[in-house]
Amino acid sequence: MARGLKRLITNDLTQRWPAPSRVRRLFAVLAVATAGLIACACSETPQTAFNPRSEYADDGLNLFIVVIWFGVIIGVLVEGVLIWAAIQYRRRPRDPLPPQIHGNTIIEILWTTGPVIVVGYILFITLPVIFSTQAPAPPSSMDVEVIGHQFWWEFQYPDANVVTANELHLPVGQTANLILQSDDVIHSFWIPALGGKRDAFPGHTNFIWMTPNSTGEFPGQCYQLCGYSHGNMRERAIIESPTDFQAWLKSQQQPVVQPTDPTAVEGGQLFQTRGCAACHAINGTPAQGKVGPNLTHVASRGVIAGSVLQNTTQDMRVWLKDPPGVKPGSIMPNLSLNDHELDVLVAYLQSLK
Ligand code: HEC
Ligand SMILES: [Cu+2]
Repeated sequence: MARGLKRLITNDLTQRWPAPSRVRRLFAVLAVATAGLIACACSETPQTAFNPRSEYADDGLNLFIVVIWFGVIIGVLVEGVLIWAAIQYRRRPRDPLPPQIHGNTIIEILWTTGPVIVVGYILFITLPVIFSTQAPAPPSSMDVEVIGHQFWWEFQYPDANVVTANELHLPVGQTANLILQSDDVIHSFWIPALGGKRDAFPGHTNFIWMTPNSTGEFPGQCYQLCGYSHGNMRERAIIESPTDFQAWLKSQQQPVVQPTDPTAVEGGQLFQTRGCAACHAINGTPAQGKVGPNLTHVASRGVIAGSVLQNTTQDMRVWLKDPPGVKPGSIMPNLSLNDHELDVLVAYLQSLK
């Protein structure tokens, strides 16, 4: 190999290429590396656009596959001809200078019109998808207000008067019109299984709509660099049967649970006096803060803190103890809660079903 390089650098074309055994070794290394790369693609990757669950996601994937196949065919053709020409017409020792030519009209016409036809075809199939996915949502769709915050997503169901965070519940088979806004900087909403990405701006309303076609939980994440914990700004879509969705909406409309367990009662009092109420709302209590997620039914969520923690006793405690330790740059500060305060607050929050 080194000899081959030296030969290239010094342009000493009289030396021979490396012995065939070295070439074979190089190919073996390349083959192992390729196999390794392919094997990497076998692990479980739920956050993928290759598992479309809405007509929007189907359209995107179909376009992608057409473009990829064009790329593969053209890539193999061009590289194949290139490698073949390089080997077939390589300079051999003491070869005379080959005939010197300039330009070839037929070839130039071919390699100009070929790409124009391919790109024209891609444009032809892409434009209708751009127009259909940018069009306003059909009037029968269900509105959900999606608000980006550093570093979590808020979901409001205006018709049902429900507010939640991190988990977007949608009924299967019903078109959802997501009305996107931001409370601070630019974020971008993206759940690959449901469709493309779309930015959420402060002071400007965007929308994205799709009809989920199967039930399940599908992860996503903010796709616009929005601050220190941008990478910790995740979300998930929970697609349910219409009955399950209605039941969920109903449970979210219930008035807040009044705890009876003395530990939770103490936690409820502490919540109002320990600064939490300045940033969080719990409907039906004096807490009406709007900086952080609405906690009225926080115990009914599977994940917290922008979906980076599970909603378990342990994770909740980890979060309350040191939010910026979990999410650098978190707007919720470290409130230096002591062990007892942590115990009673966790007990209270876990009672808020
Ligand atoms: C300065 C405002 C502020 C204060 C004070 C505050 N929080 Fe928060 N809280 C937030 C923000 C913002 C988030 C979202 C953080 C994120 O995910 O990046 C949050 C997240 C949470 C969450 C996770 C909720 C979810 O659904 O993701 C809980 C639980 C919580 N806070 C409880 C408390 C408690 C209990 C207190 C009082 C001890 C408190 N917070 C004080 C701003 C605040
Ligand atoms: Cu963001």
